[in-house]
Amino acid sequence: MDSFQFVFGYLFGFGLHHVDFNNPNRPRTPKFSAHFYYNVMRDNGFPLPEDEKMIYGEFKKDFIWSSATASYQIEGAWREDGKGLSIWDKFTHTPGKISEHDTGDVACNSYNKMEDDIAALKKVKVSHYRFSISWPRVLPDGTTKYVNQAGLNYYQKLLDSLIAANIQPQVTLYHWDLPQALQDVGGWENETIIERFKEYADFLFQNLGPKVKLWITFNEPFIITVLGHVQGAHAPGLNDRPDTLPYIVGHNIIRSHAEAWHVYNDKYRASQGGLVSITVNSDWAEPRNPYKQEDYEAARNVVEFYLGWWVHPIFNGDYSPLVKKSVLKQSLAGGLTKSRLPEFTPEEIKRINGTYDYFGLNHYCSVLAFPVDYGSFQHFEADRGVVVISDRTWLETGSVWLRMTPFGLRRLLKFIKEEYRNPPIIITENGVSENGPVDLNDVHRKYYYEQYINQVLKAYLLDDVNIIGYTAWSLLDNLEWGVGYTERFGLFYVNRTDPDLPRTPKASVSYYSSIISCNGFPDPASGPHELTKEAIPGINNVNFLGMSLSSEDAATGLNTTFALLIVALAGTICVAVGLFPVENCRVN
Ligand code: GBH
Repeated sequence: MDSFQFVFGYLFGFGLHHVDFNNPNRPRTPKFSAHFYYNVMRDNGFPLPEDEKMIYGEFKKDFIWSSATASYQIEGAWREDGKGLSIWDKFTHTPGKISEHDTGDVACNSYNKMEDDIAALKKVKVSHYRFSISWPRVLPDGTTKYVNQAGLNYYQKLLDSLIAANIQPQVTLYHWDLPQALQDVGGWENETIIERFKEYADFLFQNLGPKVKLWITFNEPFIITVLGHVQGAHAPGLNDRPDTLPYIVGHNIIRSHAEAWHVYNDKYRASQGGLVSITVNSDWAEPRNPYKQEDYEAARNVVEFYLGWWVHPIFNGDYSPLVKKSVLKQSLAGGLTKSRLPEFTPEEIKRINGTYDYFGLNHYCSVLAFPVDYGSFQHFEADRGVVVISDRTWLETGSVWLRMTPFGLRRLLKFIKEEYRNPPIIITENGVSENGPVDLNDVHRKYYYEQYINQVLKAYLLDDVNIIGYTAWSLLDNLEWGVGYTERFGLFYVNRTDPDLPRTPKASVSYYSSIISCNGFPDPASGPHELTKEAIPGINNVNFLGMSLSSEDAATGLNTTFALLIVALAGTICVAVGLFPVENCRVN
């Protein structure tokens, strides 16, 4: 308990219990650490929590196994064959916006290296490939008045090559590279964009639709809105109206999505028979302090702003009550008479509601949340009213914002099932990065995919979530937006010092490919299979610090070592994984 600390008197409390020295009764109150220590004693250490244990089993038949890229991140050829400029061309060419002055001028040169990309996909043995269309490559000024035939041919050829390789396309209409010409007239802020997006979608459905069964209208409206129009960290780099602009932009994105879905539904669905939806990104959030109700509410608000903002109008009708309440409350706190969140008309609510064919989810990590009262501050962040941090025992990766938290994916999937009436879900992105020296033995990525995909399997088998597909981000190391080429998410390494930009498989390629071949994690007891050849730290026995341990013990050792390590040094994941060489092992 807190006690007298010699020369420091009562200044510092070392206790598991707080002692109130102002109260003559000296009452003791257990701190969080007391509860924590109690659990350590009860468990006699740090056993692997139930929800981190792996299970055996397979996904449904015809499960979509995919890998993803996006046009600006891989294509290059920024001025070839009549392509128009996008807001990302302009943004990366603005000094100071991107790490190391990187641009997508060349990127992975996928515009000229289609065969290499197809070969990479074949090696992974994916059933699907998710890529996006560069709007200004096909419609240079954003309108259908002028079509750049060469750009359209590129995508035609890509679709033909994919289908010839027996890989089905998943096509994103908008992965952030808006034609600069449309930004010049206000971009997503100007509601005429709704008509432009509708025409663009119509044009793509008509020209590419016969070869495409899966469409995604928008990739991550949250990131477009908040990073592009609140923080200014992404193109178009706006941050001057963080109180109103995100809601105007968001309003137009939702309405644009709905119009594109209706065009497909009215004109193309009968003949083409595909699916059209939107992809939203969301972290999972846990309360920072599990003993505080406010922290649960903050965690809920995190997920609500990531998902509910977009998905509630589209899946349930109208803006989410929680988002409405948050923005209204903060608007009133700033002396406004009404909410800064625009309202949909009753006709719009009806028109938007139901414009989905599946739930597209991008997910990378979880966070811990707690509330913050911003007073009368008029800002998107104040509306959300939370701060997020990560737990320092969570494994680090090549990106500061991304900690390995596999448990969160299962919880998020279950949340989506319950909140949005059990829709079919496609995970349209999930993956991990590294930075620094190149090491093709990407043990951390194998571990990430193993743990996250196994949590998806639990969501399917144990929680009955209707999960129909999984997509690994990314096929290639590519332009990671604001941080340029410094953070590498690829299954394939792209050597940027070689002008040929060769793609080399990292170790995770054969691992992911084995999961695909096995359609999950079949029980080795039912006979040896491809995965049993691979290192699976969570299931098979592994070599941990020279000792042969059962997987659970090793994982416990791993967690404990990490907890200690991380306190001592802010080492990278690479340092840490070097400590536990995972060796291939065979069952039988
Ligand atoms: C997805 O965004 C994107 O769809 C994809 O294009 C991207 O490459 C991938 O994930 C990996 O990031 O540097 O601290 O300002 C996920 C959302 C957007 C989260 C960029 C991290 C940068 C945060 N990501 N963001 S920071």
